[in-house]
Amino acid sequence: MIYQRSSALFAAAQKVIPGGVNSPVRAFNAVGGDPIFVKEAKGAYLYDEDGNRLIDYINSWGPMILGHAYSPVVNAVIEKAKKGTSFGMPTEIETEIAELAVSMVPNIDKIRFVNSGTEACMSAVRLARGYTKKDKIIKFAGCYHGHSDSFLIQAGSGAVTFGSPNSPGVTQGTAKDTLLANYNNLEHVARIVHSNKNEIACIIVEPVAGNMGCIPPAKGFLEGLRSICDQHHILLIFDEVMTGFRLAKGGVQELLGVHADIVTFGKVIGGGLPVGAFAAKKEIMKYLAPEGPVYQAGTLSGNPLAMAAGLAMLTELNKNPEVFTSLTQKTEYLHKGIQKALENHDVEHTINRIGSMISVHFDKDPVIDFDSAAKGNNDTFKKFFHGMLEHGIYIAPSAFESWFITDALTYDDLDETIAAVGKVAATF
Ligand code: KE4
Repeated sequence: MIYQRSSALFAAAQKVIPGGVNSPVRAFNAVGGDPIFVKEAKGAYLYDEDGNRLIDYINSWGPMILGHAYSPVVNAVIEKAKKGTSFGMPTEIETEIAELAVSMVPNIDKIRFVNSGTEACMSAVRLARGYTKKDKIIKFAGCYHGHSDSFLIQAGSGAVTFGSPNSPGVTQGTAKDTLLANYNNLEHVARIVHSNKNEIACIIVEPVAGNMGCIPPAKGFLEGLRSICDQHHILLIFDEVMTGFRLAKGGVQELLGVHADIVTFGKVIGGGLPVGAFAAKKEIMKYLAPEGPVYQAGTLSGNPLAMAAGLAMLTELNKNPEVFTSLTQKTEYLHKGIQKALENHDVEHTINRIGSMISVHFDKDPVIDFDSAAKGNNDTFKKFFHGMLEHGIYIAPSAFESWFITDALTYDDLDETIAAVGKVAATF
């Protein structure tokens, strides 16, 4: 595969955009080499600036669950754009998508639209703090909720569990209110709650983690968080930016039957346009401005163009729920094929999968949290990434990301991918 034009475009981009990209993971720093610049995409395929066709397993980090340039979404955007793209005034379509989302997702009465997953999670935490009148939050090492200051926190040194900034620009003042727990470790959460009695507003969690690779919750983990929150008047926030409208029509709350107090969304809900959202029962949402005192706002929040894309996407998923079964079956087929291909070449690995989220880890031990995900052999992952790219397969440019399956993939695409795994593994 030739990538000359992508490399030239990257050099030009670096002159005027920090790192040449508008979001760091795209720069390929975790795998090396220059990033691929995409010219266009359709269905399961990306077409890059050098004329290469790539089978896409990232799908814009989740939104393209039905494939790129999906006609019902594209047509809705085209038609809406002809009538204006944003007014900064209420429009009927915002109510239409809100009614549909509320009908699809269990345990929510009201939803507020914003412009990204970061905004959704940041606002959900502020709402939880305003509702409970408590300041501290618990998040999990390895879970990512966007780049709001309260989330850019790493585990404190030693046994201490209050956080410390993991980015310059985040203050100690902010970090002190974020407590770090280990994913899938209820005992750790209980210990932190006990040490911070009556100070914790919320626990925010990826109910299926996708930012350490894909890590499903251990049996009883989410139920345990629910119980801890009920006992200590803490709000449970499910960050479903990745899982919402992907793992089921009603997301993880439906799939695994555990209810959160606030749920955040992104990615699929916008059909590829910038949309995030957060939702809860009306008893909580009534605290949000202008109804209540917790302030939150956005010039382009709920703009008709983004709402048109999101409404078209949710409408398609709502009327064809069998797509979730198809996605799960394709992901299971891929899992079995990759596993066989790697086993045939004695490559140590473990594969995590749930619904249409999957990740390959080059370590023989189970990957259940950040520490075990970090044990994976990153050199092998880099070789795997570039080898797959050479065979026209685009997977996540980081071992700490999930793959996102699109229903536009055919079983021929899956067989081509599995065959590529075998060829790459043979070079290890
Ligand atoms: P955005 O602000 O990027 O729309 O959403 C932040 C976010 C919140 N919650 C979860 C669970 C997420 O996965 C994300 C964003 N996901 C990353 C992929 N790991 C987006 C890719 C990127 O940062 O460019």
